[in-house]
Amino acid sequence: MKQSGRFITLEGPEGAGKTTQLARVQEYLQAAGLSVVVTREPGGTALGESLRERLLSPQQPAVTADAELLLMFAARAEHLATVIRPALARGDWVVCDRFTDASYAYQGGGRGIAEDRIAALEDWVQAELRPDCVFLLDLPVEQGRLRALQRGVAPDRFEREGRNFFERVRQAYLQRAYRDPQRYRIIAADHPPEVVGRRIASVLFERMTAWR
Ligand code: Z5A
Repeated sequence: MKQSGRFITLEGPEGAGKTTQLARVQEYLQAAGLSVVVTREPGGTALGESLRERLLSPQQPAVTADAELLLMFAARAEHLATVIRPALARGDWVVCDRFTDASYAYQGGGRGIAEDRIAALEDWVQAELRPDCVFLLDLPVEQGRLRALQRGVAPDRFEREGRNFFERVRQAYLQRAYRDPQRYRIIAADHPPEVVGRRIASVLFERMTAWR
């Protein structure tokens, strides 16, 4: 019998290496014979990608923190209905570059929106669905910013925020991970990509064994 699909997310501050590790997670799961859907937030659908452009582009006028949060959840509602839930229902594994933990970290920690407001949207949009495993790639803020700079692309709207904003984002992520150590795995991201990848693979092996 086919094992049921699982929902795995990668989170962390800018430059933590999520995109780099996403490809490795995909390879690891496919090598185990699993059908994998890789996606991202904001994004993953036509609506999500256009909201991503709207929210990240420094050329677009700024929006209020509440509007930003609501647009993240509008994109998420579409993403869940048309990509994530159908994939899980087929028994596929979904690996997503950021999800609701990013709303708690950026709109909650970074912009200061109360956690219970975010939780109300989470309950509404997701009902009972939560990621089965969240990899939090953690590294000091300055290191992440340096990596993002070294990519040589113009900083997006979030990347233009100051150091204090990113310290709050990092702390919000860590607080969430400390509260639920079974579902969240903090991975020290200030190591070479191969080392980070091996640590993630070892957690995946352990989780996949437990889920069998
Ligand atoms: N956002 C939000 O506010 N609320 C929400 O609900 C959601 C999102 C879902 C877009 O995310 C923004 O949306 C995000 C939060 C907000 N803004 N920020 N900041 P994104 O994921 O597209 O943006 P990002 O975090 O800035 O992505 P990133 O900078 O590309 O980071 P990354 O994916 O974690 O890293 P990477 O692309 O794999 O690597 C970055 C560079 O570092 C690259 O040159 C790599 O070669 C290098 N790298 C990667 N790993 C290593 C290691 N281990 N050592 C050395 N160098 C490395």
